[in-house]
Parts: sequence; C-alpha cells; structure tokens
Amino acid sequence: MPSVLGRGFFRPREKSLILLVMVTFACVCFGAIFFLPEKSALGLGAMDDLHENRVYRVYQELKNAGQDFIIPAPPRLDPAELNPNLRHGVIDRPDPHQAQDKARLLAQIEMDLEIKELRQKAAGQRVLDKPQLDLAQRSSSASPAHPPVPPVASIVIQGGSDADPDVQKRRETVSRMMKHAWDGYAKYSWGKNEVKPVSRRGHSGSIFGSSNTGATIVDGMDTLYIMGFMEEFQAGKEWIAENLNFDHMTGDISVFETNIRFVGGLVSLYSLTGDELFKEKADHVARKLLPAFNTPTGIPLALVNMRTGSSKNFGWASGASSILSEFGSLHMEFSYLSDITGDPIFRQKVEKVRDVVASAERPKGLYPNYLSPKTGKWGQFHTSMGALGDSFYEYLLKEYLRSGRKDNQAKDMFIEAANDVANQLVKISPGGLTYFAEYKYGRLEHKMDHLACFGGGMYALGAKTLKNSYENEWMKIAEGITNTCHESYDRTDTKLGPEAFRFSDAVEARAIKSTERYYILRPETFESYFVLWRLTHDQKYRDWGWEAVQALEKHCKAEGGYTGLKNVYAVDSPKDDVQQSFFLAETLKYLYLLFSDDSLMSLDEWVFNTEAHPLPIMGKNKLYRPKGSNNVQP
Ligand code: DMJ
Repeated sequence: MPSVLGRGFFRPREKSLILLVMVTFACVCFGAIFFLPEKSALGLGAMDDLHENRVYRVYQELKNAGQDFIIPAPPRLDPAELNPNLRHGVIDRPDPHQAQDKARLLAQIEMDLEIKELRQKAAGQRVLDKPQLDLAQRSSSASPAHPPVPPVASIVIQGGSDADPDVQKRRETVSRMMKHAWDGYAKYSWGKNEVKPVSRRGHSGSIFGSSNTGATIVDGMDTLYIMGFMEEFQAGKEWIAENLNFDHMTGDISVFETNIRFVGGLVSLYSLTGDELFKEKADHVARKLLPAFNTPTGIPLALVNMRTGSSKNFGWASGASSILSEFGSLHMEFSYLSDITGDPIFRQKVEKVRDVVASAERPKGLYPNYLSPKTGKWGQFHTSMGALGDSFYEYLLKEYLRSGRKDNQAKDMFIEAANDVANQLVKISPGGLTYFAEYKYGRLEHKMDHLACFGGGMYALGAKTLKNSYENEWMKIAEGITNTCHESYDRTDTKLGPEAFRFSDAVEARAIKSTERYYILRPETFESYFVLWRLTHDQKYRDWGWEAVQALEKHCKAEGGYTGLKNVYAVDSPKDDVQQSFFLAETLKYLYLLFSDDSLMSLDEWVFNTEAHPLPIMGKNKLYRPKGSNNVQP
C-alpha cells in the first residue's frame, strides 16, 4: 500500500508543509514530557485535582458564604498574600494582632497550669455526671474580647468538696436539685422570668414589670457557676448578651428587686469571671434605676418605669412613703458598681440615702419601716426584722464588711440598731423559744415572719466579725433565732416552714391564720443554717439542712422544677405552681454551701447580698477587680 506521502499523492510543496506540521507536533510532545508538572507533584492527581480543587473551592465558598452570598467574600489568598509579613517565609515586622493573640495564648496556658495546681490543692471536684470546664476554658469562652483574668491564689469559687463522703453525697443531691430546677425553667420557660413547674409554662410576678427579663437566668447563674454547671452557665451568658436590655421593657419595675436580683447578680458574675459583659449589663440596669432617686431627699421611690423613667411609691405604703428594707438595700451593689466602673454616681446616690436615714430622729431608737422621700421624716411606727425592714439591717453590717471595714458609719449604725432590736424586739416564748416580735401601731405583736429567719445568720456574722462586747449576747440571739426557725419547720407536717408564725400561751412557732401557712421556697432559714455552720461547726445545722433537702424533694419537686406549697401543715398541700427565682439564687446556693467545706466562698473573702449573690470583700479578695486594676486587685 502506497504511503500517503509517496510519490504522486502530494505535490512537493504540500509534502513539506505536512512535514513541518508533524515536526512541530513531535516537538510539542517531546517538550511536554520535560516541562509539564508531574501528577505526584500536584499532590493528588494533577489535572483532575486541579479541576477538583477549583470545584471544591467554589463549593466551599458557597457553603460558607451565608449572608456573604449576595456580596461574595473576597477570594482566598495564599498565606503570603494574607499576611505580607510572611512573604518569603520571613516575618519582617511584628503584626500587633498576632502578638496579642500569642500573648493571650501564653497567658492562657500559664493560667491553665496554675489553675490545675490550685485545683489539686482545693478539696475535691464536683462529682456529678458532667465534667467541669476548667477556668482557662471558662474565661476564654466567656470573654474573647478581653485579656484573660490572671490566676488568683487561695480564692476558692468552685470545688470545695467536704472530706466526708456522706456530706459529699448530700451536696450532690443539692447539685441535682439545681440541675432539675434549671432544666425545668430552660425547657418550659426560657427567657421568661420564672417557671410554673406544675403546669409547665412561664410565670412573671409584678415585681418584674410586664416584660420577660430572664430573672431566673440572671438570678441563678452564679449558683450554676459555683456548682460548676458550665454548659448551662454558657447558655445563660449567651441569653444575657443577646437579650438583657431594659430599654425594651415596658411597665413599672421594683427598684429594690431589680437591684438585688439583677444588679447584684450581674456584679457578682463579674467578680467571679472577670467578664466585662456582666459589668456592662450591671451598669446598664443600674442606670435605668437612677431616675427613682430624683426626689427632694434623694430617698428613692419604689417603682420606676423603664421607658419614661417616671417613678412612684406603692399605693398601699403609709403616707406615700418609701420602704426601709427597699431603699436600705442598695448600698452594697451600688458602691461596688462604682468601684468596678469608675463612675461615682452609684455610690453618691446611696451615700445620700444613708445620710438622710442616719440623721432622721428615731422613735424609741428603732427604725420604722416607712420614710417619706419628700420630707425625710419617718412614717407609721412599725418596726420589723421581717417584711419591710429585714435587709436594711443586713446591709449595714455587710456593707461595713464589704468595704474592707472602711464604712464606719455603717458599722456604728449596725451596732446601735442590733442592740436596740435585741433590747426591744427579741423575746423568749413561754416554751423558751427566742423570736423577733414586731412593733405595730405602738404595740408589740408576737409574730415573726419567715423572712426574719435571716436574722440568725446576721447576728452570728456580727458577733464573729465585730468581736465587740456584745459578741456573746449576739451569738445567743443568733443561735436562738435559728433554732426557732428550725422549730417552725419541725412543727409542720411537711417539715417546711410557714410564711409567718406566732407566739402566745396557746401556740409557739406556728402559723395561726390561713394566709400565713404557705411556703414559697424561701431561703432565710437555710441561710442561717449555713452561716451558723461556718461559724460554729455545730453538726446540727447540717442535719437541719438535710431535713430541709428531703422535705423539698418530697413535697415541692414537680416535673418542671420545684413548686411552693399553700399549706405546710398538710402533707398533700396544694401547690402554688411557682418556682421563685430566689430558689436558684439563694435556697439552693446556701444548701450547697452548707455541705461544702469552708474554703468554698469563704466568709473571709465574700459577703452575700440579700439575694445570696456573693460580692468580694475589698482588700481581702483579689477578685474585687476595681476599675483600672487590670481586672484583678493588686
Ligand atoms: C429574696 O428576694 C431576698 O432574700 C429578699 O431580701 C427577701 N425575699 C426574698 C426571699 O425570700
């Protein structure tokens, strides 16, 4: 068969043209062998992978685009393009962000190590099902925008397990109660103020105004933290970051309740974590309360409208007065807030209140529960260690302690008030029970509120911290009151205490009216068990606390948390179907601390506000974090 290039098939010119094409083709093929990259050099499969890479990149970009899809993100560049300092593999000038990140990372690692050491020293970890995040993880997730908080030696804010395994088990029970209470709220009422644990839906008392302000979240967070429930804590923190905004609230809210639960809860969280978010939110909430102080005397009104700032007192309060326990329980949170924000406004407000109270002449040396914000004069002569009076006395002592024993005016006022109450209101029943009577319309009423049961702890704390000539007398009152409160529990069918109880020839430490028989998960009795336990180590306080835990489990546990009871004298009492936010803030916290060792939230380093939010003691607690101190007090 003749060749296509054979003689007679093409003309000589055509033949040379075909030859030229073939030679060129051969050269290209030959060159390709030497110059094209090898498959292996491309990593996975040369041409296929080049193609795949591009497809993959487009897919990835689409996948990651999210809202950038409409305005696409800039194309990915190689590392040298991303960071010019890395060109040619050499960092020729430091990138400030990189340096910061590196410093943070190093500090974090150091902190991690030191915290681990601290942990090993501190007795025990929590033993529940979930592993506890360590402090390094906590602060990195808590506040990426701020430098990590340096480790602090000797301050124990988690752990603190008692050496005795039986006590450990009791504490675990309290932890589980907290988990159940929180989970019920989270499942059925997240973001609302409280949960109705029986009917499993949201609940809001009038003290919170008419908006959902997540009261249980803010109130319960430090208890979660102390117990080590860090996943739940993180969820709460995210809710606070995104939703806690009093600018959007409607209706009137209680200045006192907002202060003790929200401002107190948030500043406490700030001291525990160093996370600026909590300080900023506390500042935001407290500022919203300031219009209430715009009165002729500076004594704040009870209610303030979040939108308009207009304020008023309760219609039922005698002579449009402000209430002693309310305007008298702002000092600790406001002073501390001034220290951590550097803004003196909050302290100025409460100092003015203090001066008015200190200079108003008192009938029989006692503090009446009502004071006119217009004139600065006392209203109706009604004095009580329970409702309307209680935490005013508590804050005199505790502000003195919180201020690092600098607020001497508070100390002097406390000593005087504690002695006047001891002389005029502390009584012994025929059966030998010590109780606080109340002054009403110029005569004594032999009735004691459950609320007044905090007084056992207060007198004990006063006795042991002031160590003055009244120490023994105050200690006797403390033990007597705490014993009576326990009796008020022990004399019921549910072993939970009534809202108020009376003393007469016929009854002792028992409610007599149907309106006094309820129990709304209040903490005051357990607060005194806790303080007395810490100060005396008398085993009976732990035993009494355990009785209470069992009673709560038996009578108050519901599917969606814990409920109050309408009648503590009936084993099958109807439920009130409310899980109060203070159950998480106070009741469970005090019970947990009762079964912890003394190092956890030591009373030498912390004082608890009247909602059981721990505040650091100035000069004693390195977590005080005053403004300008690089977050931790030097
Ligand atoms: C809490 O909100 C505070 O303890 C307040 O001082 C009194 N009442 C409740 C708990 O009973």
